[in-house]
Parts: sequence; C-alpha cells; structure tokens
Amino acid sequence: MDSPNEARHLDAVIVGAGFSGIYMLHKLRNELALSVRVIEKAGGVGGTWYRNTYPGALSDSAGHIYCYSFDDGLLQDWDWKMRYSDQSSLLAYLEHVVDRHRLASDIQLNTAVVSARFDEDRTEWEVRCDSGEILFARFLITGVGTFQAPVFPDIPGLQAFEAAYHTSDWPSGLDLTGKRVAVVGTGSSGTQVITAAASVADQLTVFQRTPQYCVPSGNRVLTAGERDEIKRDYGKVWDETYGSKTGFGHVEATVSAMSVSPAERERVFEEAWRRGGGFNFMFGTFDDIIDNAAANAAAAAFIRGKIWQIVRDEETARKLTPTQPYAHRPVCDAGYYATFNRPNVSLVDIKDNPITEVVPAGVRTADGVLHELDVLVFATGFDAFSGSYERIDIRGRDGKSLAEHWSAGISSYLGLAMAGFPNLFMLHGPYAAFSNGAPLISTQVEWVGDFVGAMRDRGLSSAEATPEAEQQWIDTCNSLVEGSIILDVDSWIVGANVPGRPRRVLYFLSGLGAYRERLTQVAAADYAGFQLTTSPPAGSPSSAPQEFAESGN
Ligand code: NA7
Repeated sequence: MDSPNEARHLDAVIVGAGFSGIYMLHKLRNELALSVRVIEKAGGVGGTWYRNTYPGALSDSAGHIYCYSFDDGLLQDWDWKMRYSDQSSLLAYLEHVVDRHRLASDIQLNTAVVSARFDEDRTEWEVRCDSGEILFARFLITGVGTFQAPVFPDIPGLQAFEAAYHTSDWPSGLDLTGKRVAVVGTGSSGTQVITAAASVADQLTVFQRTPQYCVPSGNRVLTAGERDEIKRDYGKVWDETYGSKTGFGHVEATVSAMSVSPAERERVFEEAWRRGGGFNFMFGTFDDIIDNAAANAAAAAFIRGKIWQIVRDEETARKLTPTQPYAHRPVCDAGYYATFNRPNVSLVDIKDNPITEVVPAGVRTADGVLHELDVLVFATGFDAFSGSYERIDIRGRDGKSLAEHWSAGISSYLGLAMAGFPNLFMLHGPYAAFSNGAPLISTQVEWVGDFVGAMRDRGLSSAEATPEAEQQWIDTCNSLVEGSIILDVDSWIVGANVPGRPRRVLYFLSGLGAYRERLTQVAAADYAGFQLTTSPPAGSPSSAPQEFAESGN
C-alpha cells in the first residue's frame, strides 16, 4: 500500500464497491487491462447489502436475476435457494464475486472520496480521499448508490435516546429479542423490519405516517426442478429480462385493467396476491396501474379489501388502510398486515397523534403518552440520488461544481454523463431506466466499459455529453412521466421525502429494454450526444493528457 499523500496515476477511479463498483472494476481491470482503483467508504464490499443489515432485509427482485449475468460459470455454480435473496446471501454473493475475480487488491476500504476535480489541462480527474491520498485518473466512475444518505425526522430531543438506529446503519450484533422496540416509517425497509421484529420483540410500536399498500412477497424455497430449469435456460432468462420493461422477471401485463370485467380483474389481482411480489402486482397484473386512475383505484381497492380481511381490530384496520393512490414504490412483505393482530404490536398514527419529543426513556406523542423503549428504529428512508452525490465535492470544467450544475434540477444524459463533466460516468445515477437494479447496473457497466475500450483503441482522450443531448434526454424523461399517477403521491420517487426538493421523477420510464436499445443506438451512432476529443499529438506541451496506463500499478 502507498503512503497516504502519495499521488497515483490510474486509468480510472471508481467510487463505491457495491453492485456497480465491483462489476465496473472487473470490466475495466480484468477485461480491458486498465489500471483502476475502487475507493469504498465502508469496511467491506457490498454497498447497500453491506450497510442494510436490519432484521428482515430482503431484496424483492427474483434472486436468480438480482445478480450479474456476465459470468456463465458463476451462474451455474451459484445456487439461489430462495425466490428472493436476503441481505446475508446477497452480501455473501458479492464477496464471492470479489474473490472469484481477484478484485480485492484494487478495492481500498475504509476510505471516503471527499472531492474530485477535473483538470482540463491534463484531461484527468484529481480525486482526494479522506486518508489524504490524491489519485489522478482519466476516468471517474461513480457507483455511489441511490440510497446512501439517510433521512431522519426532525423531532425535538432526537439525540436524547441512545439506542436509536437508522435501518441503513444497523449496529452489528443488535438483537431485538425481548426488547421494547419502536419503528418509525412504513416503506419497504419499515415493513420488512416491522414484520421481522414483531416475532421476537417483547413489544413493538409502529409509528406510521402514511399507510402502505403491501402485497405478500411470496418468498419461498425454490424447488430443485425450478433451479435446474433456470440454469438450463439462463440465456433465455437474461434475454427476457434485458428485453423487458422492468427487469423483474415476471411476465409483464399487456392488458388494460378497465378493459376486462370486474370479475376478471378480481381474479387477476387474486392470482397475483397468491403468487406474491410487489412489482409483479403493480406491473404483472395490468399494464396501466400507474397510468390510469380507474385501474389504479381498482388495484388499491383490492389491497384495501385484503387489509380488512386480515386485520381483526377495526380501528387498527382503519389506520392501516391507505387513502392515497397506489403509486409508491411497490412493497411486498412476509405477513405485514397480519403482524398487527399480534398482542405485542401496536400502531400509532402519527398524522393524528404526532411524536412530540424523544426523551431518554423513549418517545412521547401528542396525546401525552410516553412510549417506553429499549430500541428506536428509523426506517425513514433516504435522500435518493442527490444525497449520495452531495457527499463529494465534484467539480468539472471551469471548476463548476455538480451542485451548481444541478442547481436548477438534477440532470444527466442517459443517466450516465453530464455536460461539463468529461470522462465522468455515473452508474445507477439519475434519469436511468426505472427497473430492477442489478440488470440495469450490468447494462450500464458493459456500455461504459465498451465506451472506454473504444476510446482507448481510437486514441480518444475525453468524452463529454453535450448540453443539448443532456437537455433532450431530460425532456424525454419528463415527457414520459407526464400524466403518471406516480406524480400524485408523496414519496422519495418524486423527492417529496426531503423538504425543499423540487417535485420530479429521476427516471427514464420507458423501461429497461427501451433504455438498452437507446444505448445501443447511441454507441452505433459514434456515441451521439457526446463530444469526443482526441489526444494531442505526441510532443505537445505539458498539457498532454496521460496515456492509458498498464494494469496492476
Ligand atoms: P421510504 O420508502 O422512503 O420509506 C420511508 C418511510 O418513513 C415512509 O413510511 C415515510 O412516511 C416514513 N417517514 C419519512 N420521514 C418521516 C418522518 N419525518 N416522520 C415519520 N415518518 C417518516 O424508505 P425505505 O428505506 O423504506 O425504502 C427506500 C428504498 O430503498 C426503497 O424504495 C428500496 O428501493 C430500497 P411517508 O410515506 O413519507 O409519510
């Protein structure tokens, strides 16, 4: 290892060793033989799956496609035992990928990137770390994740209670067994931790602001036959996934909800409820649940009906029943509503009865009740996208910061690049396809890798999105969201969970298949929308950019 302060010249610095950073390192170092270093703030690889270790943490994407598709041997070797993978099996998988592809030597843990500045004279990024190290690299690739910056409620006395934890920062070894626990928040993290905690906690209090539409996850052990079939047909599985809209592995609906009889709608919803899966319920039943108010109302009414069938106490059922449209990120569960039939679980509607303060003994609500607690869990979500990027002072051409670039609204070209930020690629960044994360990440990593390889082969020194291409992409994305019911509901998807954020949807809503087609077209048109710059001839002034380096320095 170098001494801190020693400057290093690399082809690429990758920020983050989650799903994106791990594969990007493999692509650039192992396939293109470039010199690369991954800088990761945490003490281990895995990103989201390293940090979110709260009880019940589960991916709700089909496990056999919530993984990488590039390694045929690994696809055959690895057994996804369950329909959905929990946090520990996903972390084990990502650690295994790192070992299998000998990536650890180029992943620097426990180090945060604090700033990155584009040096126009040298056509390279100067990356500074909290360790004092300075790295220089032709490419800066961010795999910083969407859900990095936790949101905490602004409650008086919050610091007074010691055992208070955000789901994304779960202390190692914290066991809720026999404890008096409260959970604030009922999104996908909240419903998972609530359902898991209820069966072990002595007492569980749920502080709910907005009731949630939940459908069963249907998680179960895959049969040997199912696993064999997946492995036999993996090529087809990936073709279907990459060609689909959401990339979640279910059959996507093509029928409008209101084009069928009420009885048929009920049958389809019931079948989806029995099969399980939140994305399956929203996108596998009918094709207009988030586009057509009547279709949305029908799906919402079906789930509300289930709440009243499941929850025995009428007052609790009333509190749990959502009134807003069904347009949050779809959530699925392992018995969320039934949890509220347990004698050790109580529900506080904090819209009616807000939390007024946190005290050393617990949480006090407006009705004067002190809820005495051992552990207080904040499942209150994240400042999606922006929060992850605000932690690094990124400056492109003319020293312009990313914060300035995004001051009138977050933007990108293809969810990957921005004007004024040459050779910076974002993975899983804003305005990429709204789809399952893993296949989206593989799509982007492969595209960026191919782009970088083509640049090297052609002697190009920089690629930069043009302002026009960036604006057109944002206009396209914004036009796709017009009329969507997503806009009618407050959630992180529209930025409503962070005060002061403008209301916007930072996704390309035409789907993964269409996104991939678009990327293919852009590459085929000699990277249309990018300004490509050739390295100055050898012997030019000292401003000549660094040559691509050899791997392994
Ligand atoms: P979400 O989906 O943003 O859910 C956050 C929850 O916390 C939600 O129920 C919020 O209620 C609640 N919340 C947020 N702020 C407060 C305050 N101030 N007071 C009370 N309750 C609050 O976060 P998750 O971690 O569940 O999921 C994030 C993503 O991670 C998820 O979509 C996955 O893709 C991965 P609200 O609805 O705002 O009233």
